[in-house]
Amino acid sequence: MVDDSSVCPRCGVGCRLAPAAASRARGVVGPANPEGRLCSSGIAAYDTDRERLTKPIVRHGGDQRTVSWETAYDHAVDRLLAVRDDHGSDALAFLGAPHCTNEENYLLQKLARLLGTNNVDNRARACHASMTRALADRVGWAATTNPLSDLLDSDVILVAGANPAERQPVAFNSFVRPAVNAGATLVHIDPVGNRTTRLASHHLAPRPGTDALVFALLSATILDKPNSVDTAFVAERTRGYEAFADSIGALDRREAATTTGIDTATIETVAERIAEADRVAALVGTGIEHNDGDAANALLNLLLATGNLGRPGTGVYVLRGLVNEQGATDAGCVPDWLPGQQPVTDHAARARVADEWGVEPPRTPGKTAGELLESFGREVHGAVVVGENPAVSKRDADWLDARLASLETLIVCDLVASRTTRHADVVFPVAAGTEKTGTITNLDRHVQHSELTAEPPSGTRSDRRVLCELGARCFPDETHFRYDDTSEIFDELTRVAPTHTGITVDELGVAGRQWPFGEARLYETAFATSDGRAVFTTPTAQGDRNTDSVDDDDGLSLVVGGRASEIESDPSGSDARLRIHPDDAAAYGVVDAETVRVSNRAADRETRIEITERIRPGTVYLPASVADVFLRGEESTVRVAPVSTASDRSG
Ligand SMILES: Nc1nc2c(c(=O)[nH]1)N[C@H]1C(S)=C(S)[C@@H](COP(=O)(O)OP(=O)(O)OC[C@H]3O[C@@H](n4cnc5c(=O)[nH]c(N)nc54)[C@H](O)[C@@H]3O)O[C@H]1N2
Ligand SMILES: Nc1nc2c(c(=O)[nH]1)N[C@H]1C(S)=C(S)[C@@H](COP(=O)(O)OP(=O)(O)OC[C@H]3O[C@@H](n4cnc5c(=O)[nH]c(N)nc54)[C@H](O)[C@@H]3O)O[C@H]1N2
Ligand code: SF4
Ligand SMILES: [Mo]
Repeated sequence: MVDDSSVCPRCGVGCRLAPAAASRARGVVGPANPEGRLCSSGIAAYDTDRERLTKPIVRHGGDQRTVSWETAYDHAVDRLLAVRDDHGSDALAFLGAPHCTNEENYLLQKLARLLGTNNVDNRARACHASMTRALADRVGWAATTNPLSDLLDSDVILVAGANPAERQPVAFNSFVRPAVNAGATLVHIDPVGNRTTRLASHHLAPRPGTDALVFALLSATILDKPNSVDTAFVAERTRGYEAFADSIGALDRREAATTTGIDTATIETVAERIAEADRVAALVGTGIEHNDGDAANALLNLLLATGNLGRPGTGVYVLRGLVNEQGATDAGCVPDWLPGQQPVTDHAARARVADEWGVEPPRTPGKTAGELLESFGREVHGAVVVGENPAVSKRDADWLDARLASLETLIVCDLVASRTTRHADVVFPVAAGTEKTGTITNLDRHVQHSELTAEPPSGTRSDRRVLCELGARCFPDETHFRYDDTSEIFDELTRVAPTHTGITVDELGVAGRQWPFGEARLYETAFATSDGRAVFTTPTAQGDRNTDSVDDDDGLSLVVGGRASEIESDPSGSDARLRIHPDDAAAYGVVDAETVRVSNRAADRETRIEITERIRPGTVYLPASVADVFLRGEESTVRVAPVSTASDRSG
């Protein structure tokens, strides 16, 4: 036992907490909450407002019935092996587990790969895929580069496509706010102003989807200025600068500025501030995850040109959402990566795993979560889902129900009944984050030990135990899933994953430790690429989502934010309002309207509006829970109209 606190299960910041009176939590000092703070969500971490599952469930015909654990295990294993025997290993899919520990994620991908498939993925892909892939490809690891505490040394902090003041509040208040109070410049890049904007000295409100051009314009301005490019850093630590500089030289700046909708003077001011600053850091969220990573790549180019990686106060922070998204990725719940972010196609990486398992993992990359859902009922016939709710996602809910229903076998581990468990053939009722021990990796790569601080409801078991029981039954003659202790699983992870080499659970201590262990600061002397250099990219096109529609009157660009999990999203809540600029409201004749009709080719809905100057003209904002239906087609614009009296509903 390390201490008597858990890692907060509510978000990827990874604050430490312990139970206090009246089923509330109190903060315990940790690497992400050094003053022991918690946000309101963390304080409620022990609240169990939804009814917990306490008995395993098996489907017989159309009915789901409670059964004994033994029956549920046997049934699940029979069904999984039947799918594999009938259709082959790649007819199985494994989804999870960003709500679970590193050990549990390790077990899940081990089960998948020993059963012969790389079809294992986690939900993190939906939220931060392009930024993390850009980092992996160009500097080395799919992860935040620096510790959160480094932000205290930043001179400029760029926040793009994120609202950390509300989404990662303790990280924001512990590290960003003090830096700004001490004089750092906060630049918020978001088409809509939000609570984060309030602390910013500059708000760049680009047309949605045009962030790559914003970063290119900032780079262009900096490349023009004498002594603004960090030529020593570029020469010694990077490659590909010339081609990048050429592409920036060829940028049609006037057109780019028009496309982004940001005035040149503002770009100049911010570029100047970045150029003169010694240390610039960037925090990125879900709002720049568009256009196949153009924005992520353009941002990295800007930071590389100005030498803002590998030192305190610099770098990229991926504002990960779910508690162990980072750990799910690191532990290998990724279709083309083994544990430690090692490519499945790499012979040496497979050999390292084979040394440990006695079996080589399959060499062909598996399908991503999205591809797997597409394949349900076609090439994929059985799925194991651990702590995810794929029925709730950005996709059409009816389509997802049909996909889940088309499976021969669906096995789910969850705390509560959900839209996904409804389709399950076997449901295992499991313990929640604070009800089990294990390690969790937060959004700045701190691996922390999380202690059991709440009694699991009687009848539940941990995901770890369920996965070990399933594994032991799938491989009755092997020792693959026989562990005496959770720390043995962590030890195995440290032997297989180069990111985790050289650490034991005990050494994590109360403060946690950042992987890779033993390195003072990531990328301080070399990048984790083949030649140790960071790589510039050349933008392929100026193509941004909205470039085509700048001049036509196709409607208003839809900006989406407020991504929340099923538990918290409340489409009827006050946050569900459509935000619109006064000029647009006037143009569309909805000035005084309480409720308006929002439509495009994909959907037609009524919603209340909020007229606000904090949104850029030409765009409207909706939270994801409401916006999803409008984004199912190819369009990213909507039209707004007054609700006609005929269709008007009261309330
Ligand atoms: N409509 C719409 N929905 C969205 C979004 C959106 O844009 N639009 N955004 C989304 C975003 S950003 C994300 S990350 C996803 C998250 O979506 P999901 O990954 O599906 O995450 P949650 O809904 O938070 O939780 C999934 C399930 O995990 C269970 N769970 C919690 N802890 C544990 C545990 O320790 N073990 C097990 N086995 N289960 C556990 C919960 O009870 C829940 O049923 O939601 C998305 N939801
Ligand atoms: N309280 C609470 N906190 C949470 C969660 C929760 O459910 N509740 N969920 C967690 C999860 S899973 C996640 S993924 C994170 C999400 O954390 P964030 O990514 O910070 O989530 P959002 O609030 O959706 O912020 C996205 C921002 O992107 C902006 N945006 C939209 N389009 C564009 C664009 O084209 N360019 C730019 N520059 N910006 C754009 C939106 O206006 C919005 O302000 O939050 C985590 N934190
Ligand atoms: S910021 Fe995240 S980890 Fe910290 S208390 Fe709030 S919800 Fe929990
Ligand atoms: Mo997320």
